[in-house]
Amino acid sequence: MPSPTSRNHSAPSAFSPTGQPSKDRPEVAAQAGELLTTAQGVRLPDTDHSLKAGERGPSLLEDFHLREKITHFDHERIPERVVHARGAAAHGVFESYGTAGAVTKAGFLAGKTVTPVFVRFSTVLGSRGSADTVRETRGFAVKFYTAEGTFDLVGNNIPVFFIQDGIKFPDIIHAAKPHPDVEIPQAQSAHDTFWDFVSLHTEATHHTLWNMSDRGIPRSFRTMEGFGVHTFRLVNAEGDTSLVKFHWKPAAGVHSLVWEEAQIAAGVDPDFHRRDLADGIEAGAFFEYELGMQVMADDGTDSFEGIDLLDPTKLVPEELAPVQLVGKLTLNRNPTNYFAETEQVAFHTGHLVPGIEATPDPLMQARLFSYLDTQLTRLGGPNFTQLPINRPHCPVNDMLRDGMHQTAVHHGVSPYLPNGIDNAPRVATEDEGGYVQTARPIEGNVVREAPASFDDHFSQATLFYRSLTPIEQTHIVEAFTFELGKVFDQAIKERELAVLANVDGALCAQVAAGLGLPVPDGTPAAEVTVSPALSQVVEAPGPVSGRKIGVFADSGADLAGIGKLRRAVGRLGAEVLVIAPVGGVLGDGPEAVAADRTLLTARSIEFDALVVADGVAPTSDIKLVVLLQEAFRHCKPIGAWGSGTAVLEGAGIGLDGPGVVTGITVAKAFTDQVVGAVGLHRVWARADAVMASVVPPA
Ligand code: HDE
Repeated sequence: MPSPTSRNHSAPSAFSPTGQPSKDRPEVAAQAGELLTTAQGVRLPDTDHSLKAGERGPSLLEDFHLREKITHFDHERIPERVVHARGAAAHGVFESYGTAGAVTKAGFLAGKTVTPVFVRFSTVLGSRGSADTVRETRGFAVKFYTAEGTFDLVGNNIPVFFIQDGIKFPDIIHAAKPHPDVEIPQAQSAHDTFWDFVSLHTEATHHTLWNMSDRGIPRSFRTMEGFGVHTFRLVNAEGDTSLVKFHWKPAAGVHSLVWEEAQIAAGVDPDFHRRDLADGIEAGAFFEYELGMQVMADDGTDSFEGIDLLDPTKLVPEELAPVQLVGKLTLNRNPTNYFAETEQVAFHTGHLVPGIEATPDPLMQARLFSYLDTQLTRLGGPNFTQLPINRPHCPVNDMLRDGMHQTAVHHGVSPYLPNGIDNAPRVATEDEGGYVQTARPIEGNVVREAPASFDDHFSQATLFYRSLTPIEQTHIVEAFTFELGKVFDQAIKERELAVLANVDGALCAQVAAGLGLPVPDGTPAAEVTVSPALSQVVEAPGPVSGRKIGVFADSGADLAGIGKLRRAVGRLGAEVLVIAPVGGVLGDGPEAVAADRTLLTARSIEFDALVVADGVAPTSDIKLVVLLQEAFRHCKPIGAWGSGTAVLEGAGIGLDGPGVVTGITVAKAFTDQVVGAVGLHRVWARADAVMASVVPPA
């Protein structure tokens, strides 16, 4: 075994941060032995009765088991994250394509390597127990356990941010969190203080538009893009630097919920996204993304095509700087223990590896301070790096000592450098993998100011809005009208309308009409070059992996047909869930199917499409009508084969409309059509007819 002082960058996770040997999966070994014991290992004969003076008590102070069990329970919680408290995570691997070596020397990107990762998705505002499907920004934080140290890419599902300078982070978060007097509303932006802030603080406009767009209500973590937001400086083996923006491109495409669906899900299944992640991985429908980079010249201007790369409220359109794919992320293992892993994982924007450097983006600079600082409170001291989920998977010899919750027993008497006594580590040269920041000149006066380029708060909001399709624009109008409709203070609504007037006249006019307020004047950018890559509406069917197709059936239904459909979509990674009037098994023999849901436990939000099987008995159960109607109204594909079509008609769904798939049997043509419709995600052609719109007719 190598000594703790040796540096072997290719070693797997044989070392803890303290140089002590560790196991690959230490979490599994947390408890040992077959018998229940106290924390001191004393075997226990009874854990159901406290020690009492007589069977009717009182309990005795000498009951060390009772006191230990209750005391430990009393301290089971740690402070939830001040932001991003609600999260779900998974383990996985990142496989680099070996194509990034021209821009970075980071080994996990430059070569063809496989790196273990842990990824935590989150919402920003809600508490730990809040609903998943609220309108919000999503966190997309990736911990790469590379052979050269841990790299954290702590990003979001939106490529821009509310503020340009980190000093304003407490302000935006205080404004967006529940009102401090009665702590309402939970995980929502539809309230006065949020809109008060963003209407006064117009650099938030671009991010706010993304929040009000479909991006604010993703269908699944698997259908979300991710963004590093800031510009990073990458350095290659020759020392050449580039400016880079990171992107995660989901293999399943970019898709969202519709607003009513998101609201229903928040009540019916607050764990909607978390469940989808865990179930998908459990079923082998792994979550996949490709890592991409937009590479821009590091020519000293920190800008590209007139876009200030240090302004985190700006994106770089993909049409100007294509996203070059450099590797693939696969999430393939659920956590073993939520607390030990998902709750205790500690991300930090300062966890960088040689080849990847920070830039002076003033938002990034504040983050470089904040993430380390926040872990001290959240995880109770400076040794959080020793927790299994936070341990680097490479040798660590940090000379850090003592502190709360120190788990290592360090050897030697001289934890300092230079050192002539112990076999102490020596500093690494750059050739040995030492992290050396690229030398770059910095000069200027000490000021509290922002560059003039940071003054443009609207042009990219206009770019985003005008790059979307009409249905996506309608959703933005509806979201603004809904959220501002929840605001009490008239002045705030008027001020936000004045903001929108500088984004797009038609957008502003429609929201104003919905609010019943006059349309203010504004000066939106006259012409922007749109970026079609910002739209998420697809014209050709995409993959259906992880999607759920509900099939309504009863004991008289064509069970063989259900089996065929299940096999056909199963081959593509999608799942059939049978919805029956009551629970139990339908039919018998080889074709028997178990009811996965009943009309009482099924709600349309769970399914990407609904299909009615041939042979079901006529029913007047209103729950079935509501189920079908709701999915129909949310523009989901609807289908039926054989006599199942009569059930659709009974629910008021015409068979000739867009996105209604019918067949006589479950033949290939039928399953192909169902899969194709699910691959298109929604039947937007139906939207005008069925979606309750807050947008008054033009
Ligand atoms: Fe964070 N952010 N943030 N943030 N952030 C935290 O760190 C902070 C920002 C993001 O799953 C905290 O460990 C400041 C941008 C994610 O554990 C805290 C500023 C982006 C997560 C913190 C920002 C993010 C966090 C809370 C402005 C997208 C969840 C707990 C300067 C690029 C990570 C913690 C996880 C978490 C501070 C802005 C993403 C308090 C001061 C921009 C995904 O340190």
